[in-house]
Amino acid sequence: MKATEFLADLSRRFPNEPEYLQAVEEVVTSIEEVYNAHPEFERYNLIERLCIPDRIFTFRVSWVDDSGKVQNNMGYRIQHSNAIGPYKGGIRFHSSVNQSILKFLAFEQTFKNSLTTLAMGGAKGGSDFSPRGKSDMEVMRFCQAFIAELWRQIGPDTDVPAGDIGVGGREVGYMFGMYKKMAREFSGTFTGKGREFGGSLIRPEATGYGNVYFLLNMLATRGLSLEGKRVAISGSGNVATYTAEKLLQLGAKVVSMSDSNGTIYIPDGLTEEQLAYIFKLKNIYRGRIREAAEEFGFDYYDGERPWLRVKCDIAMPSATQNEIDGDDARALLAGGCIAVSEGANMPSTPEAIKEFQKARILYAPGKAANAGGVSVSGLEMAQNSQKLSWSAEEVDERLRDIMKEIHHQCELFGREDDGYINYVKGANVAGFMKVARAIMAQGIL
Ligand code: NDP
Ligand code: 2IT
Repeated sequence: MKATEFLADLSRRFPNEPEYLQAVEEVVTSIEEVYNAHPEFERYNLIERLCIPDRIFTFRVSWVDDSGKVQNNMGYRIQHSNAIGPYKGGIRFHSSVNQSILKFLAFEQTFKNSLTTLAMGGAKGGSDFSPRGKSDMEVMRFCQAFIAELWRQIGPDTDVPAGDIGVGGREVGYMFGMYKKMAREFSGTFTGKGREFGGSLIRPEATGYGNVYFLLNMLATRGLSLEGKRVAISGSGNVATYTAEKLLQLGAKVVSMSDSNGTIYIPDGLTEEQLAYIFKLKNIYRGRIREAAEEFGFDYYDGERPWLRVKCDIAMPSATQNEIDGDDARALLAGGCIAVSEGANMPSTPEAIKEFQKARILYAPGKAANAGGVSVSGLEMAQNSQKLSWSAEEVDERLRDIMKEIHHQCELFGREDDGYINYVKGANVAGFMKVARAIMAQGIL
């Protein structure tokens, strides 16, 4: 395989899918060498079978808003690969959702899930419906209409959705309820469920906690600790808030959080009480981060992301894709940033990644650093199959072990001649080899 030729061909076939092409390019260029070391891969055209999703469901979702008006949104589920386990991946509800974004997320999920050591394939779904500003009943009606269409394609051993942007415990609960009714079964078909009906302890915390555990492993390779480090976080949703919680527990300073309207800057670091306020503000009152600035007198940068102005030792982007561009990366490096650990999926542009790697700082891509969320989803599936639930301590312990193992795999496959760990290469090669062997073993499907 020549990566450049394959990518040119893919761009010709999917010209309107920039995020998908971006994600594929990153993986394909970093696995080219190992791919070519296995001539059997090329003989069976493995690369196309790995990069093009197994199937895509696209549908209209019609629902009635509180004023009685009929609304129509698009719904999608991308089943990318079930080579190593049932399709598995989150559902995103956000006005920006389109096929390209979900294809990139399903592709990334396949490699991420392979790294977790658990048996999960890759998938992603969602809608251009935005829960922001909607009443609970509107959200419920939308979720029911979405599942009235999707339920046939999912199941505990077929495809297991979970949350992502705009989809948290409330949305998963409504979708699970509708699935249960349509399918006439009570099963583990969703993860991230309420703990009363099969949800795992620590699943809400898992992505943020897991990212901090991964960061600790990275820092340890340079003999560094978290104590007193200034950490800039973007976002103020599920991943961002639990990242902040674990950082505070471990003695780091959280100097920023954000939402799609702006950034708060807290040079001395957030207190636990202030974080509890933000958690309530975002999850219960569904307010804006600006309100935290008003409440506590923080600096507020309207319409800005954290990276250009906030000084930090460590950056943990936890909002959305392509939120750190080349200029942001250069500003972070100039401000003394020594590590970037991605809570979001693909938050750094290719130019930003190049800057981080050129500067030889610790840089972990989302598919490694944020894999804790889907890992605990995998543990939720295991508990549901056993009809048992494990203690928070047990799940947290397993999460730490999994993040350590993912770090180990990145080190094994990503260490370069000068000793630098290229976590992008390590994660891609390790994730790829497992899926590739499984695809080869199962024949042409
Ligand atoms: P939430 O919906 O809980 O929070 C998302 C946060 O990011 C909000 O603060 C939101 O601001 C902000 N945000 C979303 N889109 C944009 C945008 N286009 N521009 C600026 N800010 C934006 O989602 P999660 O915390 O679950 O997800 C955050 C990231 O983490 C995503 O990339 C997701 O794919 C990834 N991820 C999530 C996992 C999970 O388990 N939930 C697992 C692994 C990765 P606002 O409130 O203004 O919309
Ligand atoms: O991007 C992700 O890994 C998630 N949104 C979590 C997926 C899951 O199935 O828990």
